[in-house]
Amino acid sequence: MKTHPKIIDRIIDGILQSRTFCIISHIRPDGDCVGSQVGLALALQGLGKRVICWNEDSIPDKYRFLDPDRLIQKPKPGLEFDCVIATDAASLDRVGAVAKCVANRKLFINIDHHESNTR
Ligand SMILES: [Mn+2]
Repeated sequence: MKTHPKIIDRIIDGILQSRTFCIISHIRPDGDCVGSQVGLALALQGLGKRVICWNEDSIPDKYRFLDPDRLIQKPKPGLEFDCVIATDAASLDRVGAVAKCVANRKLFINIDHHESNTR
């Protein structure tokens, strides 16, 4: 896979150059959705970034332990971000109402493992 290092380098550059982040994922959150949002949020906070996580739907009780500090919140309109990162969402439709709340952003990064990803 020759293109992979180039993409990861672009993601790293984009992250380093951004200060404010919103991490979004798919509606009806499951384990890989919650885990990828919280894990990435903690890593970015460790770099001194300002990070919020949004999901349209509440985290199911069985996955609550993955987000003990309740980093994942309901979306709010009217905010802007240097960088929005979608995790575990194969298309923009999958993030539901969150999509219109993150329209005001400089950079959008899509990190996902679904073969059906629409990019
Ligand atoms: Mn998922």
